Amino acid sequence: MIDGKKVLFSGMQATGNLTLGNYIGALKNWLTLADDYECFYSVVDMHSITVRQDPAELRSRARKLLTLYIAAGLDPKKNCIYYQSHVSGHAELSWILNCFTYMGELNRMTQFKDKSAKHADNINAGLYTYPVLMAADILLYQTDVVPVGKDQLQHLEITRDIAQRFNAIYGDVFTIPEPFIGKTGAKIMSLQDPTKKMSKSDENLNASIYLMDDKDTIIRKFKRAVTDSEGIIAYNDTQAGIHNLIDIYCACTNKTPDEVVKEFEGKGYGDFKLAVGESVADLLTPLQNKFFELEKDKAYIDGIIKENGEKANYYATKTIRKVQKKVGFPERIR
Ligand code: ATP
Ligand code: LTN
Repeated sequence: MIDGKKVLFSGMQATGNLTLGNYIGALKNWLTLADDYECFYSVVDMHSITVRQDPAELRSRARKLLTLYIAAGLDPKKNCIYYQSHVSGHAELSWILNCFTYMGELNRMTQFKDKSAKHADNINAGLYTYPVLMAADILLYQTDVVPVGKDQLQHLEITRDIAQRFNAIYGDVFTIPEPFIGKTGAKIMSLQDPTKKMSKSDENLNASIYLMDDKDTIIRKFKRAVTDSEGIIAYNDTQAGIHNLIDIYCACTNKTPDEVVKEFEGKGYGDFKLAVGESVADLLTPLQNKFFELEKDKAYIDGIIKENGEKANYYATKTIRKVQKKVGFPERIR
């Protein structure tokens, strides 16, 4: 609790251009929850270097991501929007938690298996202990709730296990966090292969809608989206492509799948795809305009980075000192 409010923490990696999946699965929920919690939204740049990055590009992407959080509607005066690498507590706590995490647990992580298959030439220890750094992110702020997409549930589970293990030894040190998964759009699928999740690292540019895509590009990508030959707009598991388009449309218009099926009764896929494309463009255009405006105001963004970095450090240090004391590190002499 901070000032009587429960704490929310979430983050995204600055590894690529954000997709509609990131927006619907995560950012959109951040916006709806922001008023009810004391929120920390981090650009998790330390997680990004688990795969090789070009330094200049990482720096520029991290700044863009931070700006995008604000452009999407998160008020940086109320929400602590900051860079993970500016708060040393993340690394400090991560080390301690590494000593309370079993290799057997890390071996089971599906993201590690996927990423090591993808980057077979660089299966580094950071990629392996990625979930421990993520646990540190969350536990550092005594977080109550973590809004994420479904793919992150396994990481939330291990975070809870580590926290419970630590608390069982040292008493009530960490708040046990709960995941928050949105009702619709918890997993937005690729437009080219609706059995695969939409991902920023997909090489096929037509598979993902990027938050910075212009309207024509968005409409074109939806026109090309892979569907089926049923010819009926219905919400079921056998029509994965249409199911995904309905999820996207619902998330953009706040309609329910039933309402959407009724709205498009008797209509063809072409009409439906156009409507989905337009609803996405309507959602993204204001965000893009705000982003371009904010990007120009260097001093404003710099101010946010400094102020919020200090705020995050203040709360992080509180937890770090407590944890260091619990595990038996010598007291600092003042
Ligand atoms: P990468 O493809 O590079 O692994 P990613 O697109 O999965 O990246 P992350 O930075 O790992 O993106 O995820 C940021 C947030 O977006 C997480 O909360 C994640 O659960 C959510 N998310 C990512 N992809 C989707 C998706 N297709 N549908 C719903 N939520 C998603
Ligand atoms: N692993 C997450 C990003 C992430 C995160 C976090 C999300 C790092 N630390 C803490 C929520 C809370 C991902 O989205 N791939």
